[in-house]
Amino acid sequence: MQTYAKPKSIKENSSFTFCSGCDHGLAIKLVAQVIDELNIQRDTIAVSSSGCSVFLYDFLDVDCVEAPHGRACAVATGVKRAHRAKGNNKIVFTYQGDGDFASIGLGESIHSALRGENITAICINNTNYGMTGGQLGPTTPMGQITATSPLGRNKEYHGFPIQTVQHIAICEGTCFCARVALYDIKNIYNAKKQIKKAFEYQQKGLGFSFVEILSSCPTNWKLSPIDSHKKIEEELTKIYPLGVYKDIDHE
Ligand SMILES: Cc1ncc(C[n+]2csc(CCOP(=O)(O)OP(=O)(O)O)c2C)c(N)n1
Repeated sequence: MQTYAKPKSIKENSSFTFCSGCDHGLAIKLVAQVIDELNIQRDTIAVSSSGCSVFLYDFLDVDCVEAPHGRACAVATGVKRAHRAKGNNKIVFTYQGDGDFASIGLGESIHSALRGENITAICINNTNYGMTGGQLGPTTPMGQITATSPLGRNKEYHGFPIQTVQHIAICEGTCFCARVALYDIKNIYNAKKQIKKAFEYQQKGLGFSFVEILSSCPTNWKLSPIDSHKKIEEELTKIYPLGVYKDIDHE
């Protein structure tokens, strides 16, 4: 009996380009499983931008567009609307880092949510600018040491981190948003469930849907993969509580 099969929407023979213990591979696999289950592989367009998330195109076997840093939601808006104008109902989603979504791209992200743009955004929150060497990002917790905060984040110099999901939740055009993590099996299953819901809400045309995934960055955190997951479970989920923050179908 076959207990596991590679998702159809993952490319054949793609070699792993992420650091050891990085959660990107797992996040992309969950997205691929959702695409398979909804049978939308040929109707899905992914938009990723600068940062580690851009490597999505190495793995996911759907049409992909690379946006400039921070512009994924704006590019996805254009892609979705251009197809809709031609009568094509494409499923369009962004796959972005927290720096991309909530720092340089915050304007694009918030206004896409306020417009109720019928796209899905997935934000991989690894609490730093991973690709460029682990600098302080918008979600770096207080006290965390990064390449540009060697003494730890402090409020006098760096200010406070952003609560991305809560900000997106208060936008009237948001139909669904959730924060999930991948540090154990239960949470991995839940993450897939919320990603699927976000895609399904887009299929129903309900507005902007958003999932933030708390993800490990062992290289820049200078922790082992196991200790990175411990950090997420024991520290990050206290600062960034998991859960569904908005679901208009259940209000
Ligand atoms: C306009 C612009 N500014 C800066 C950069 C350099 N840059 C590339 S990736 C990146 C940070 C990415 O961080 P994040 O979005 O959190 O993604 P991660 O790499 O952590 O997954 C930066 C600053 C760029 N490519 N374009």
